[in-house]
Amino acid sequence: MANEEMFDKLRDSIVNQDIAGCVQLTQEALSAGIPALDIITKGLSAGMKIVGDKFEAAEIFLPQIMMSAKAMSGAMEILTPELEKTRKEGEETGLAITFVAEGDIHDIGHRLVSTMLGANGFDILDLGTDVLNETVVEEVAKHKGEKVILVGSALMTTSMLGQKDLMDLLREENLRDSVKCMFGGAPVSEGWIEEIGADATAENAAEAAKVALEVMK
Ligand code: HCB
Repeated sequence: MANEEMFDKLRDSIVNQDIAGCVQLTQEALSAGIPALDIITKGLSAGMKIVGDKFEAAEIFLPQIMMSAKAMSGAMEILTPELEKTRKEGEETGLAITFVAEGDIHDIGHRLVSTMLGANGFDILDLGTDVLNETVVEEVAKHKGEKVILVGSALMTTSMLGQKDLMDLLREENLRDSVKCMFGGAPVSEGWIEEIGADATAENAAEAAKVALEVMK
């Protein structure tokens, strides 16, 4: 099967909530030598984008998204170890504190970004989903003096607003200069990053790793 055809099938397995099929196709794609990152970006994530659009247009509802997410998570269980294999050891990249904003449980992109940062030499402190800003600030304080980057995700316009509060809290606690701050997720834009005084954003997990390495130089 040509790669393009495989990507279409992977995409469709997400859109059609075909959990078993998605896992099987992912395995087939890996066996065919397609890189894990391509399987994610050109196949699975493309499917998730369609699912989001269909949800917005009220063509599908929450139970269907949950099944699509389950299919993607199943595929990620196979792909994550592959991504981790590329880990570059021995580089002084620093600590990445990764988390999803308060009120937000969307964790697929967050886990992917955390994996890619780990594969690029960062030590990862994953605080998980629905994380209070106070918890993030506590962790930054604990690691003051080290090379640290905050990597926050928000998938909803509502939870994204908490990123501004986090930046304010870091300034109030005199911790802003102790960390680099990168935020991402669908609603996050360059304009927003500038408005809240953060350092960077990235479109996807591969770019997040590149950007993080760049801002930590
Ligand atoms: Co959910 N949901 N959802 N959802 N959901 C979205 C996010 C909407 C955009 C769908 C829509 O309306 N079009 C929408 C938010 C609208 C808005 O605020 N503007 C929405 C909504 C409204 C909701 C609920 C409120 C629905 C409800 O209950 N009525 C509810 C919220 C629950 C909550 O968080 N409190 C909800 C629930 C769910 C689930 C549980 C069914 C499921 C999540 C399962 C899970 O994560 N374990 C879900 C899903 C899957 C989605 C969509 C369809 C896909 C998200 C996804 O996983 N994408 C999403 C639609 C969309 O985003 N287009 C929809 C795939 C990953 C790989 O991409 O964008 O997450 P990503 O991450 C990328 C990228 O952003 C970047 O790199 C990642 C990897 O390439 N990145 C960073 C991410 N973080 C970064 C950090 C950095 O520093 C740098 C880059």
